[in-house]
Amino acid sequence: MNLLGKIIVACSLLLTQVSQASIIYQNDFEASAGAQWSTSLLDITPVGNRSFLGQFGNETVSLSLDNLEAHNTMTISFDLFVIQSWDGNQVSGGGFDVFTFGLANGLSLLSTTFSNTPEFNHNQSYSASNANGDFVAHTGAAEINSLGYSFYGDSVYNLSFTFAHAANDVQFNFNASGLQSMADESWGIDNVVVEVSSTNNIPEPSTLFLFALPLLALARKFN
Ligand SMILES: [Ca+2]
Ligand SMILES: [Ca+2]
Repeated sequence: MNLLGKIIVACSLLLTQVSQASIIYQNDFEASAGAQWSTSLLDITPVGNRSFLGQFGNETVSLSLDNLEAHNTMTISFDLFVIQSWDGNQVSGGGFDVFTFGLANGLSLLSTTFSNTPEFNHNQSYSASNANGDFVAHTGAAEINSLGYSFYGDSVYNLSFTFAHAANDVQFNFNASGLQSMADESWGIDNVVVEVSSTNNIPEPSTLFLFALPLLALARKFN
């Protein structure tokens, strides 16, 4: 291999020094919630018999994990069940129906509204991650009216968030506010997966270019 070839191999190695992600927690709630959760409340969907964490109203539910392996990046994925007659942005028709998700350390990952009432033209903020969106009901939903709830139905959102995180513990807060009574509007969580990874310092493309340029010039000289 000539010098140029060695340089190309060295550069590609620099670009691929990324370690694999490892799953540190997962729960489909088919058995139990577990001590990591602030609640043990489980329910089963009327259609499909899916066991999930819920149902909840205007309250906060927390997931706490500790003794984490070394990492600098974290990803959490979960399914949000939006159950019955959520009104999204429709203040005069029973909203704002807000769902927020984030870390107890203050990192906000989602603060938006959801609507299951398109028949009233009640729009929702999601798929915006903040409450400023204005989209038709069910925008971004993975499933619509699949869980079997009769009062204005239900929707399921597959949510996933990746963020910088290095502490050896973490607390996630799931919260809803503005909802009418539990008989009208509620929510649940299913299929939670938390992954961590350690990403080595990858040179910025511009840095790599500056590094490679004189070496390429050198290679030409010796070829
Ligand atoms: Ca489940
Ligand atoms: Ca409402």
